[in-house]
Amino acid sequence: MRLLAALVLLLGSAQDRRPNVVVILTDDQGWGDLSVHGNTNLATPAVDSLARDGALFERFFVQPVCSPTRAEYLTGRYHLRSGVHDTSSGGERMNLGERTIAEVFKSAGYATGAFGKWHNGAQQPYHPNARGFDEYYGFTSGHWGDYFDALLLDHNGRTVKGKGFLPDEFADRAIDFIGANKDRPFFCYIPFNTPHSPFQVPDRWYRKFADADLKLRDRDPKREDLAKTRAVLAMCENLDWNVGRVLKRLDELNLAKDTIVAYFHDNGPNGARWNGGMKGVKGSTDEGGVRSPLLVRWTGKIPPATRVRPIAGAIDLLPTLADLAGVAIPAGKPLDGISLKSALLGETAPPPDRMILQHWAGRFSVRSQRFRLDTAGKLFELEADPGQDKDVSKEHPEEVARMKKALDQWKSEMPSVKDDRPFTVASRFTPLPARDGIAAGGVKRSNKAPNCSYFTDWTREEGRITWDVEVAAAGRYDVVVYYSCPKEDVGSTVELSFRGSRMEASVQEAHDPPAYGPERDRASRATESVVKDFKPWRMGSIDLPAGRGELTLRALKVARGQVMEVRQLELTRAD
Ligand SMILES: [Ca+2]
Repeated sequence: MRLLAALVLLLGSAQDRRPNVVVILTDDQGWGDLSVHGNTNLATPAVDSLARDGALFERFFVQPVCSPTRAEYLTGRYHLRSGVHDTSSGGERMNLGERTIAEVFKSAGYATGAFGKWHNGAQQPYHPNARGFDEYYGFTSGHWGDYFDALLLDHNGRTVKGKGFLPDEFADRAIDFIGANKDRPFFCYIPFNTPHSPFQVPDRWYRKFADADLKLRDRDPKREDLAKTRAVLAMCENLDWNVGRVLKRLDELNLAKDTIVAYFHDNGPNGARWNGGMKGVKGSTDEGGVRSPLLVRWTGKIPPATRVRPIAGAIDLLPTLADLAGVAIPAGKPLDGISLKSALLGETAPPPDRMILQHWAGRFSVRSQRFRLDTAGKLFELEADPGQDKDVSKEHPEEVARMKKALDQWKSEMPSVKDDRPFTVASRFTPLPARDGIAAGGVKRSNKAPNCSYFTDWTREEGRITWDVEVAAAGRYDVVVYYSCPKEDVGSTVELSFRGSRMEASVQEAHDPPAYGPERDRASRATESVVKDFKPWRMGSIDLPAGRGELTLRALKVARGQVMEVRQLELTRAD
């Protein structure tokens, strides 16, 4: 009896060590941008190895753009439920009260870290450190203007400058985190920022593609920008190298058997290029805009070369990874996703009868195991018709009715997207980037897309910049502005005010760095602003009362041509 008890205890303790989890996400890489999916234009041996040594999901779906997919992965729930309805202006934030995958694993004793593009909120308590990640390094915005020695990165809520090529740095940070936590279970999320534009990649990766003859092309080759495709493929090979470095580190630490590695993309390809003949790119609710790889390796547990046939989506990652790891999900809002553990462990059962929904910008589509109902109500059978060329709705009216009903039900459950959430000043340090501000009186954004933009053309006294904020705790706050101002324009007086409290200061020191970014692009950038090495200027301090209001920066006197350019305002509790 005693022997048996000891044996049970021994087995129990061996099982007590929960597996580590590494989740790798890439940005704007299409399903077709991997050699494991048949693309011979490039080689992605490290990513491919996950499919060889583990499982490949045959039909895995995400949303058409970044923030919605990330929110679904993080919460296991459809993005609209968590308040995510946009990729900027605060609409990228998950409501407080959502439970994240990091919180699930943290509650089971895991060390948690995220290294890369967050894109679900910049200020506490929306910041990754407040959503379950002990450690965070990266940028919280949807895109960045330059990937070399990147400016204004966020390390655990502090503003820092990066070093080297950004995806390499994210991998380095993740590798350090894995090493530092090798003796306890860890949950490591690596949301790489590429191949999202700007199309920047070191020569080492670009050389192979500079003049490459690309055999596989978009389904409509005329609309493909080959310079862009070449840059993207080089960026994908760099990503693969970084994935390989993470896997190598796990091997070196002898952790491969103790670590679940999952790999997926956040939306379809950011442009027309080979994607298995599917219709739709990033932003589209068609198959090509939302199909992503999902590769999951757990050496010794998931049989090599497992193929998962049931459809699945980003909403399934939280329940699946928690189930695999044996981690209980704390009580919270109901999940939309399901656990696919049994399919991963090689059990073949008929696929569950379920539908997965896609939504972006007023367009919807519904996917069942066999069909996709598109936003116009046409029905396509994807395996026979990957390009969605033949509408089969007439042949399957009952299927159309079933899918429309599911869509109507889904729509009726989704909260309204009317968003009245202020930006929050809720911690010792709060960054308020130009992205989250509103300009008036002639002040302009450096680019239409707010993400990494700054405010410029502030030439008149009517000019003002406001942030709709809610201050959680009254107190005195130090104010820093990342600014530029040429020598001939210094001398303006500015005022910062909030709910009756104010301070003023004058721009004394010239700082006029050059704009850069596009000269490093391998193909024309999309909507990313140029960047400048803005300088932090300590304007002074201000007493902020608690509550909601407009934090307003305006000029009391414009000395000469312009007041200054503004990239970010930062508030730090002084008391
Ligand atoms: Ca994306």
